[in-house]
Order: sequence, then C-alpha cells, then structure tokens
Amino acid sequence: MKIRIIELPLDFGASRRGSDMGPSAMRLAGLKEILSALGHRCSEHFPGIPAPVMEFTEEGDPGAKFLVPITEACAKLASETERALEEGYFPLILGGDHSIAIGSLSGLGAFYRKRKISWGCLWIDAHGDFNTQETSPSGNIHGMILAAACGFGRPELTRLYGDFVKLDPAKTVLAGVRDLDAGEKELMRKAGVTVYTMTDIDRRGIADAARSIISFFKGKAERLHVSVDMDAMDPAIAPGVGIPLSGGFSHREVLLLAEELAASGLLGSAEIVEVNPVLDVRNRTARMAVEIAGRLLGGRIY
Ligand SMILES: [Mn+2]
Repeated sequence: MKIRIIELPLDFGASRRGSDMGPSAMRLAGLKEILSALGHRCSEHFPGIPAPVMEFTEEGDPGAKFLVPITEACAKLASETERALEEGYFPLILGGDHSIAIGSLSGLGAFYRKRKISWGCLWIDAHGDFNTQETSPSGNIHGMILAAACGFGRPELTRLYGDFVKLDPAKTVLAGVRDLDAGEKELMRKAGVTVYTMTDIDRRGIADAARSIISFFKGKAERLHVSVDMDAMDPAIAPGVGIPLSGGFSHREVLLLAEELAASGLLGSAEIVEVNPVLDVRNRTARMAVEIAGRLLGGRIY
C-alpha cells in the first residue's frame, strides 16, 4: 500500500502543551521502520504542515481558544488529506492534539463527496469531543471537533474547507468513551451518533464489540476513517496524554481492535493524535501509538 504520513504538529486545541512534539516522538519510536517492514511503500514522508507558535499567537475568543490559527492550519491539512487520497495514498495523519481532525475530516469529506463514496468514522477516544462553544466547559477546540465535522458548532469550524456537513453522524461511532460533558451528551443523542462506552465494551468483551463495530460500518459505508486519541488507552500503557483517564483500553484490547479493523478491508485512512512527549515516560505512548499504527496497517504476530 502507498501510505503518506501527514504531520500537523499543532497543540493549540488543548490546555496542556506538548502534543506538537507527537509526530517527532512517533518517528523516533520507529513508525517508518514498522510500516516498511510490513511491505508498504509507506513512507513517503510529507513535510509537516507549518504550524504557528503559541507564545506568539493571539488566543482570541476564550470560548473557542485559538480558533483562527487552528482553522488556518486545518485548512492546509484538509487540502493535503484530499490530495493524498486523489493521488492514491492511504493518508496516515499524525497530531498534534485532536483539534487537527477538523482538517483531516474536512479533506476526507470533500474527497468522498465529490466521488459519491459513502464513508464513516470510528472515533477511538475517552471523550466525546462533541461540544460546541455553548456546551464546552473549557473553550478548548479539541473537545469540539467531532461535533463540528457533524455540522454542529462555530461556522468557522463547520464550514472549513466547504459549506457542507463533512461527516454523517449516522455513520459515526465513538468507542472507549468514559467521560462526557452534560451538554455534549445531549447533542450526541440529538445528532444520532453511535456510542460504545467503555462499560459497553466491558460488558460484551472487546472481540464482540470489535465485530459489532465493523458490521455496523459494513452495512453503511464503503470506506472507514479511524481517528485514535491516545487518551482512549489506559494511562498504564499511554501515560503521555493531556487528559489521562483511568479505565482505558488495555494493550491487548486496542491491538485486537486494530487488527480487526485492518481485516475488515474498510480502512481508507487513519489518524493518531494526542501523543504528548512532555508528559510521557521514556516515549512509551509514542511506541504504543506506533504499534497501533502497525496493526491498523496489517501487522500480525503470526
Ligand atoms: Mn479526542
């Protein structure tokens, strides 16, 4: 497979700084080596999308902090994501915090819309990321982007890269969720996204949950994008994230889910965000992220 790694080292969407170093940490953890060993002509490494520096940037509206620099950088990511798809690459997008996903989802939405290909998104995350400015307790944009991609929130986000709804909430699944704000919960219900909380996954077991998620998409979408927020993992395996929350995916659970997604044949793109080397322990979180990427792209033990 031809893979294009697209980096957006931007950490403006979160309160805790440092995820801008995530792409570098994943490179050091051997991302290129693992993908090449799988036989991918991967490794076309696209130069990182230029990102401004927070210390020299205006925060702007406290209800949607750093909206301007985030949308500017994400418009570039949208166009690079679309271009990678047009050129026949599997885009592997590296953050940065999760706010960058409004760029990747907008690029994916534009590409699939033009070609009339139905697509869905699996959002692997401890959080819902389904706030709007009105419901967000923090004003941090990384908690608003899934809602924005589904058409809810600030027009600067929802209309990024074209005035259309990028992602159909009926083809959106969240998995690993264990912390939702009251307002976002309400909006998620109204929007009609499908949610596998961590309790749901515990109840049925990861193998059954993975099968159920994949059969959900098989009935609805020709292609699938997976967006992996490293805070979905248990902090024991991924301590280097901005908002660590106990009770996350174990090492074995997430690799099983990734293998099943690869085997589904639906995956057309993937994204890994919120690797924060400043908060990490000996690059463990980046190594975990790279292992997940390897399994998503066909890695097997035997
Ligand atoms: Mn997230």
